[in-house]
Amino acid sequence: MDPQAPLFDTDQTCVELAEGFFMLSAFIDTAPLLAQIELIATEAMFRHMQVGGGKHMSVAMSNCGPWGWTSSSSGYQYSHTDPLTQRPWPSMPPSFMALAQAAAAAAGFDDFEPDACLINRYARGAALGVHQDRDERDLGQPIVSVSIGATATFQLGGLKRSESLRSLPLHDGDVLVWGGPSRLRFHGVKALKPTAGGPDTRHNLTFRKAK
Ligand code: MD3
Ligand code: FE
Repeated sequence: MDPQAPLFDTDQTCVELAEGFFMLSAFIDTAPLLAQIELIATEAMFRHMQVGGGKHMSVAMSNCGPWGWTSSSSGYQYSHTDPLTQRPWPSMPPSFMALAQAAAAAAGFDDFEPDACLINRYARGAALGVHQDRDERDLGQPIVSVSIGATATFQLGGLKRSESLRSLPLHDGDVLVWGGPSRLRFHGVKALKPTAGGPDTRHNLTFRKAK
């Protein structure tokens, strides 16, 4: 890649698809992000966290940053340490922080200071059930998500679980910002179906202000 090329494609448009929900298509070259994820996973391995009823999520997760999201038989929480190692989560790479802040700023959130980055890994068939993200202290802060690798079908709901879901493909390099009333929308990801010749795995970063 051209070393003089800008880090982010700042010319490209930030589209508001619903109140507080912004899409920045093909915002970032994901190859360097994937290299960072691989490094993080050497310290804090991907694992299938336990959810209610002794089940495990099909999505594998890790974290970086001061706080990491965890799920166990006793519920969801943010913790400073990886329960597998008792060590602090790997630090958030400066390039991750810069990306999250640039995306938030493009959507009009100027002072986003994420202190948690949840890293999801989807293999073929992995899915994320429809949920709300409400474990963070200040729901006035947005969430920034970054899609890497295989295309997934995202499901966007409303503020009530009963509302119908809209499908939206998420492509490699797409960055989404969720603020305002969209911060509490229900959402999920359908079972991953990698396409022939494309990447067989998807990663997703979600930057959050947890505390
Ligand atoms: C809408 N991740 O980690 S990213 C999650 O692709 C999560 O791995 C999905 O849902 C994934 O919690 C979806 C898009 C996304 C992320 C956070 C949101 C949409 C959101 C928070 C509020 C509303
Ligand atoms: Fe979510």
